[in-house]
Amino acid sequence: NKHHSFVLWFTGLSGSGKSTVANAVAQKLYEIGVRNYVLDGDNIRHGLNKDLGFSEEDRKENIRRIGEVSKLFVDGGQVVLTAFISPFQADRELVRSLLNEDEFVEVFVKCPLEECEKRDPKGLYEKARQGKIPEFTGISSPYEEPANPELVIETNQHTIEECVNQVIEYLRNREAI
Ligand code: GGZ
Repeated sequence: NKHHSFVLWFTGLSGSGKSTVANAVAQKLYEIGVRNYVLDGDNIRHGLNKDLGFSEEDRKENIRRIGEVSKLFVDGGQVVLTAFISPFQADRELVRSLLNEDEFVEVFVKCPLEECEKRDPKGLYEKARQGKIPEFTGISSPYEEPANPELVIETNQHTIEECVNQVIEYLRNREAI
């Protein structure tokens, strides 16, 4: 399969479904012969970025480094999927500016805060409400919605499978895959 290398940049609140959708898209891409790699908190925040926390400065540096790593993947001919909150528009724009226009696909994983808080898979929202986690996105730290994302997927309106298909469909229409 001939295809471009590009970054699929998922952004959204904690619990919005970024990792779930990214990993499911990755699986589907793999099945159709598109080699890819998923960057997420597990392989980045526990390794390369373990010196960083969740202050505005640290999040900015987190995203900058992830952007640079993503660029290396693209230079190496790979498709990379990233699943980070990436709450600041300016930081996402910086990553976009590192890449060519057709190499950055911003996917807004849209889900109301109330729904993310209801899901609370790791109990983090509850802790944040109790004041036990400072600067928690959506509670005590801002999330800036993307102004012009390539794609918006609404995880409280569609199943994961439908969301995955929307992403694949978009990539096919763009002839990225
Ligand atoms: C937001 C936090 C925080 C704070 C820990 N704010 O649901 P999760 O657990 O698995 O995903 C969240 C993850 C966010 O890390 P990112 O690297 O994606 O954030 S950013 O892009 O803003 O740099 C959450 C956990 O880390 N977590 N403390 N204060 N999320």
